[in-house]
Amino acid sequence: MRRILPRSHVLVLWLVGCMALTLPARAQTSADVGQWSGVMSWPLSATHAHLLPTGRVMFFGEFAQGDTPPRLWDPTTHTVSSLPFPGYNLFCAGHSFLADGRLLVTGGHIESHVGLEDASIFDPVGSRWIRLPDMNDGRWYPTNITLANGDVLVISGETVGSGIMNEIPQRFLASTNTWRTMTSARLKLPYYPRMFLAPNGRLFLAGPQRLGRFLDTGGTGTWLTGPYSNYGTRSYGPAVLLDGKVLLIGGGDPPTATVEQIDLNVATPAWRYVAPMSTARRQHNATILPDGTVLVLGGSAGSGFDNKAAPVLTPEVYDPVTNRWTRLARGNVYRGYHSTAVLLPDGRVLSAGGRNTNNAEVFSPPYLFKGARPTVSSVPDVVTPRTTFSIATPDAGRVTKVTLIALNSVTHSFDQNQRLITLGFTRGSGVLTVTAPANNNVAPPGYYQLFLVNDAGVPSIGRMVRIPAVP
Ligand SMILES: [Cu+2]
Repeated sequence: MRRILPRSHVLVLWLVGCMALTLPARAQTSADVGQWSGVMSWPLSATHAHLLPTGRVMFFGEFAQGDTPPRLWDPTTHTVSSLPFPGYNLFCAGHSFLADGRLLVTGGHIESHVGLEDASIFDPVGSRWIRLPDMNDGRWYPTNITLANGDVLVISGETVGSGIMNEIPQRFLASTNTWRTMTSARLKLPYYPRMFLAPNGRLFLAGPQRLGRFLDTGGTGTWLTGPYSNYGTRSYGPAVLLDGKVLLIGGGDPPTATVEQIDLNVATPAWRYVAPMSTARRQHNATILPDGTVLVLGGSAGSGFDNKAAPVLTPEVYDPVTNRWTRLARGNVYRGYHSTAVLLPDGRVLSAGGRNTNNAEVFSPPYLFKGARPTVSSVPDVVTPRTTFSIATPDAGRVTKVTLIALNSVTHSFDQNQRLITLGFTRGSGVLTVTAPANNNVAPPGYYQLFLVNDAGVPSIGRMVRIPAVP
């Protein structure tokens, strides 16, 4: 018998039907938006964080915490241990890795705006500090940039007070453990300049100010003018280097959602806007992922220095191929000023620290929920520029990407060491034949994580490879 529904029931069914059409087809899963771990209590705020060639994360803290031993976190056991103390406060130092995987740490903290002249190397294998000759003057918030021959340029940082900068860069000569003062490259720059070794061998100043510049590091240094970025000053906005293209992401006060890119591979580079983030941010972190996308974590959408009243808890990821941002699973803790993010060898991302924030979490991006990883059976320990090399993998037929990511060394929304290099390759049976980076301007000497990525976007475990300096 056919039942006739009363008119009111028909209306209800119609309304339910309309609602069903406007709802998503299914609930979002971890394969869509990723997943957060619980919050780990840590002994200090990871204001400075580094992925060591051992696969462990070294971190040190803010203000008085910087006067205590740095710590080491093991991402497989999730345990924290103490490292040796170098004898002075490391807060607000600069840092990047040397060609042999040791970490060069420059400057440090006497009090706010007053920097130390000290410099040291941390050896992660011997777990010890090596003290270097002092620099020319104090540096509080300097940037380190590793150069093509394995030397490191250190630039900027306050000396004795607010706005009183160390205007003279210095080159750390790795072969003699001495400093060359770059007397002809004197320039007043803001805190933690966003600087990169460009494919043309010069250093490129990408921000936070609009006026870009190139620095020729030969002799005692020569500045050359460069292109202006479009937006304006991007204080506390990160910048990342992706295959010779710099991405400038948010920053400023009030913060902006805008993002700009410049291609340093071309003869006349120029900044252009790409797709903006879904929300404005400053004090956030940007971390390159194995698949060549960029994960943005944390920051504040509000005006002011470190506005906790407007936390951005939703990460988002940028795909430079499609020029699209995707919002991911909402986090739990505000991570603004003094927070850090580090790509772990297993493809997860450590998100840690913040002002008075003595804890950390781990974000698992969506690619970790999309099936089995490609397996790397063997990879050379050393990848020499301008050569080809073989990677043995039973999953060769499904590999769509081979990437190198330089080890993270991050503080104050800027990673002074990370960069992405996408490698060309051909597939064989159980083997990939891969083209190494063209030279040390593309790939400064040091340790990198090598990843295979399959056709589902799933990365292998990162394998540490060393790129030597080739004259
Ligand atoms: Cu600070």
